[in-house]
Amino acid sequence: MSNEIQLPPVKGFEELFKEHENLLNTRNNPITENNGIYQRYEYPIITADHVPLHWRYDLNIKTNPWRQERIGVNATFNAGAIKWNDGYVLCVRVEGYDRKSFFAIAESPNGIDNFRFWEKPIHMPETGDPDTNVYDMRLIPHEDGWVYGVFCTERKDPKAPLGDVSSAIANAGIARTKDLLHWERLPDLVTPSNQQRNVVLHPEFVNGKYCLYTRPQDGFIETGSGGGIGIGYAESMSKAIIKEEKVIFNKKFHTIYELKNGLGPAPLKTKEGWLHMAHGVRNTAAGLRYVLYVFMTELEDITKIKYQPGGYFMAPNDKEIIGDVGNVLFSNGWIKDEDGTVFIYYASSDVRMHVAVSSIDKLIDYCKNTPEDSYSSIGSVNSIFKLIEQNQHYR
Ligand code: M1P
Repeated sequence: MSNEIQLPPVKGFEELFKEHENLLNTRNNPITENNGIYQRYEYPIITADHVPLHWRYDLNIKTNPWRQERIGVNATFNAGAIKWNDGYVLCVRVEGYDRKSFFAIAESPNGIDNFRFWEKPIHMPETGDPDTNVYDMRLIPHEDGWVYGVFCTERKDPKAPLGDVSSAIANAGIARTKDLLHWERLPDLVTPSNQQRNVVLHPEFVNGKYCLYTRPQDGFIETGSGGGIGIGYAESMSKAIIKEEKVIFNKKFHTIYELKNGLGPAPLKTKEGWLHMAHGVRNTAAGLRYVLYVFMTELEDITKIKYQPGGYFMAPNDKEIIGDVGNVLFSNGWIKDEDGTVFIYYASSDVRMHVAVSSIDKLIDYCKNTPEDSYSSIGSVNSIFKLIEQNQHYR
């Protein structure tokens, strides 16, 4: 008697291309719930499976008779965003099976679905100090005429004791482009802090200077005595040096940003102030929890918080909560259309990209009318009492 096991056949390239094309063409519909603030969509917009097959497979049947994937992609997440020649363009953090991240542009005609990667990933030039890993690019069209990519560059800590192969130094890498294809790498940002992540360039000059939002931190994971969203000014981006950082949004006890926070995309200019999105991190028995929150700063004084709605704006739902680093929402890209529609691009659990759609009016209403965090339980109850009082004639 033969105990031969019947294995499913290996898929042919024709079938793989067909399945891939079907995935790219999948229509993304809004989910049934709409909270009046933003609209989530049914499917993630970009996953590892969206990455072109010719980046992953040797398509020559003679050299790859078993149709093995030669270069695996683990995740596609934390994308910068920009409207580019009428297309909705994301600069995606693509992470390979080898844990290295790199940047690649994906474009959609409507911002919601049909995202397709451009022909090749970005070949980012290096400085004299080579990057080990690069990730989380913010794409910022600046009023100086360049599009800047500000991202995190990570290198092994040269001062790590022998045997410590994990300690790293994170800093802000800077590059600029006019076509999103060719990039000029500029020197990394210099600040008074040990480490930097989540650095964002303000899109306009402030008193003739470049303004950068920073996130000073002592160590690679823990921000230590650092943390908070800071602001600093640089005379030039060709050699960006910030001499002084002023923290404008601090971490705070018993909030969603108790452990750390970091600015997301570059702020959007509105009639009522600059609209910001950030992530807040707190610790739990199950590990860190990353949620998104929004706030506004004054138009005339960008260091001054104008509206600061309490609590989170968006937290991982039951599908988003699972991934390589669970319980994480992270956003470093959004696009404002001319009609005021805002496409919020966010990643869940360090694995996949999603979109949520809102508008400038809805976001301003949310910022103005959501009660601030009162920093105590009795304060939260007082906010509910106030709402009940206001509602007494409407029930
Ligand atoms: O794993 C969650 C996120 O952790 C880091 O963010 P932060 O510096 O605020 O802690 C980043 O590595 C980010 O890429 C990642 O999504």
